Amino acid sequence: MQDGTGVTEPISGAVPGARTLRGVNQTFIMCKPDAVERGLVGEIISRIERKGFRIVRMDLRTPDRALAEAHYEEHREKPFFGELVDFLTRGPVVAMIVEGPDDQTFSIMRTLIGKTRVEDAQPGSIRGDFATTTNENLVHGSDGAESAAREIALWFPA
Ligand code: RTP
Ligand code: MG
Repeated sequence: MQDGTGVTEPISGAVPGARTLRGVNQTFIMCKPDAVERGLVGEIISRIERKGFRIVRMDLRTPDRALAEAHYEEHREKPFFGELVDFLTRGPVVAMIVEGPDDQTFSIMRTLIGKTRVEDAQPGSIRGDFATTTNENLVHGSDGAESAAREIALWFPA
């Protein structure tokens, strides 16, 4: 419950481990190495803020292979896994915890980011406006509450 200090209470029944607060969801967002290399971090953060989301943690760092592999664990068996890990570890990324409204945080953020395949990413989305390949598509966003909890714990261990 809001008490005027901005402090909120956890919702009972939330996904175990999720830092889900009443009326607020936290998601893990990352500007990938291509975004840092191309000087698009400001543009991406600006879009997130203008949408009305709030950045609550931010860190510029170069992930090692163990972190990148753990982050993309679900893709371990895919043919593009090695290339994906090479890409993520080639330079600094900007890792963030971002807060948005209740249930819609993940879907709104994924719309803001744009579709995975470059040919599907709509103009107006970050990928649609700035990416020309599927492999180097500038931004990562958690695809739901469970992945957000896992990724936040991985990148920002308490
Ligand atoms: P991300 O996890 O980075 O936010 O991207 P996403 O959810 O939109 O897409 P996901 O399916 O999780 O795939 C992770 C990243 O792998 C690359 N990818 N390549 N060659 C391919 O068919 C293929 N499919 C996916 C993309 O760079 C994607 O962002
Ligand atoms: Mg994904």
